[in-house]
Amino acid sequence: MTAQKRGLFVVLEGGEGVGKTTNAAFMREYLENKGIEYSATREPGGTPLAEELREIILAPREESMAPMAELLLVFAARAQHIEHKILPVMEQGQWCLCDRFTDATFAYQGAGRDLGTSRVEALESFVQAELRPDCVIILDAPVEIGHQRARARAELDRMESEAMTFHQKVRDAYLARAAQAPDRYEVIDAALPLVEVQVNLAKVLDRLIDTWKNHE
Ligand code: T5A
Repeated sequence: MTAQKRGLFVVLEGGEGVGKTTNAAFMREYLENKGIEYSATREPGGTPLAEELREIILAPREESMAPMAELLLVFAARAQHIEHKILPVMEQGQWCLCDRFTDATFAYQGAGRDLGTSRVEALESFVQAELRPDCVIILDAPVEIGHQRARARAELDRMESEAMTFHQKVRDAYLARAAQAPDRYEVIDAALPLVEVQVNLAKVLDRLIDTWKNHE
């Protein structure tokens, strides 16, 4: 009996309001049309318990959350998500399409909250072992554009309400990580009109599908 080919782990990232939700829907439809089986999920969240942790992480509250508490809650949710969703999905041969993963932790907690890279790296190794995304697609736009879009759409959550300097650090961290490993990251200009963003996304997905299909 031949072993089941493992599905790809594809992560969509970017700062606030860059269009992840909109483009995640596009990606799901694109994969469906190409006959690729996938499961879509998100972080923080993705399982009932991890979604409860998401509520705690994002809800505005009077007591400020210590950055270290935020970091550990994010990884607690991730540990649950990996074991109960991400790994089972890929082991069944489906792609796992995840709205945010550990690059968000490097960007928001490591850079935005100034906790630094080494703490996030230590937890990444501890919680994820060898698990890393096969491809991280970063939707990138100036922070003012993302903020305007997020504002126009809904009430801002605890992260979205942070100052522009915080969001600039987040954006810079994403771009720095992409520059360090260009074979695993795709940066897409999300300030372009949506139709152009989606043409570029489709090119990335076509390339991933080809590589995956041709890989034994
Ligand atoms: N977090 C997460 C951490 O701090 N650490 C971690 O480790 C992890 C995993 C999660 C929050 O948690 C934090 C980061 C986040 O703050 P989220 O829901 O994933 O929250 O992230 P948000 O950035 O808040 O997602 P949003 O849903 O608010 O924004 P999206 O999905 O990026 O934007 P979207 O698609 O809703 O688009 C916003 C508006 O812009 C329009 C859309 O139609 C929509 O109205 N739009 C465009 N308009 C013009 N041109 C385009 N190209 C457009 N693209 C979208």
